[in-house]
Amino acid sequence: MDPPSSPFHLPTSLEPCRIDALPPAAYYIADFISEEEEEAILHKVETAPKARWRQLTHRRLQTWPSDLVKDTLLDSRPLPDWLETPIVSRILSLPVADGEPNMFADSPHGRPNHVLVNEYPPNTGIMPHKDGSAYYPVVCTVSLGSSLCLNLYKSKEDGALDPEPVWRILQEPRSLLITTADLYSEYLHGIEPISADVDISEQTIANWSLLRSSVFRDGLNQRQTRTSLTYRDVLKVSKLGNKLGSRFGRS
Ligand SMILES: O=C(O)CCC(=O)C(=O)O
Repeated sequence: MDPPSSPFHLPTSLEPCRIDALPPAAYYIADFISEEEEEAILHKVETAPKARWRQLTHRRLQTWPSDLVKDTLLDSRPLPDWLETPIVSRILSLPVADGEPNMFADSPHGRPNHVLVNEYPPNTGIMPHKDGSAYYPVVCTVSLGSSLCLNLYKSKEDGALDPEPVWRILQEPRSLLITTADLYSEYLHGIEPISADVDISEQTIANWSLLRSSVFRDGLNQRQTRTSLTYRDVLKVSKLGNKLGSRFGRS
């Protein structure tokens, strides 16, 4: 929890941050972390041991505390401090609505236990996909460094992907996006590998009224490198991981 003297003012619940234009349910908080916190996390990402990075064809990523094997988290160590504080405590401090518990109250571990760090230089994206059955269906994404659009897609009647996104969500640096329920299970999400997001307007961006910035009013977002932290609760955690952890002196 943030101390009462924290200059940081989060909403008292997620309800005012609901993206009304989307099916249930998605929430967007533009100012979820401060510029200093963003800088400190980016420093940790950049100075992580080289072995932490997995290089894909166009993108590189880190997984904390480890990869999944057959949808199971093998390493049950807690998240490192820099991924835990302040982000997890803030997520858990946010009730879905006044008087209700937080998003993870009913998840198996009551909190996110896994983080993917994805780095997207300009012209880099991620193919439309669903996150599948390994996770509790709540995804919390913190964006760092630059803005970009996350596209939401629907499958056509014949099961093929409709290549035209049904919605676009603009994610600014330091923002938190939460997607859950139908948005988790029924829709695909992806990021186009382009250098600039175009045609950005009130008509085309689902979370327009919740954005911090007005610098997109010319309809263009020139991308810089954007790093994302994706927090989820992996349903299955290996008991073997626990045993190995204590045997080798891990916390
Ligand atoms: O980086 C993002 O915002 C999306 C990441 C994503 O879709 C995933 O890790 O499954």
